[in-house]
Amino acid sequence: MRLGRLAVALAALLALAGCGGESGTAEPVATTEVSMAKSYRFDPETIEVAAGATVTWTNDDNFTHTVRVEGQEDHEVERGSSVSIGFGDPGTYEYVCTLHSKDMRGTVIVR
Ligand SMILES: [Cu+2]
Repeated sequence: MRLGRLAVALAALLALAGCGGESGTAEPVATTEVSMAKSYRFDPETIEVAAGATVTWTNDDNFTHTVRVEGQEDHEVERGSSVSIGFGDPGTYEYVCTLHSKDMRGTVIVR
């Protein structure tokens, strides 16, 4: 009985972990293009680029968003517009939309 319950709990945990790609911490995607997708999302949330790459964020949502990489200035991106930011040095850069910082966060991993 107890073991059965444990197995069910474990299965539920594994199922939750399996859903990680759709929301929350995602596996890095090798791309320099990030969409500000409907609604209030960066897609993909975590990207991986080569040192010296320029990353472009395009606002495909119906609301104005921003991109602010930690330690850098804030870039406002109106719907239909985009912003490009260069990443020279390897490292992990967290960024946020300062208008919706609770929902819209992402990461650029520079190799
Ligand atoms: Cu936003």
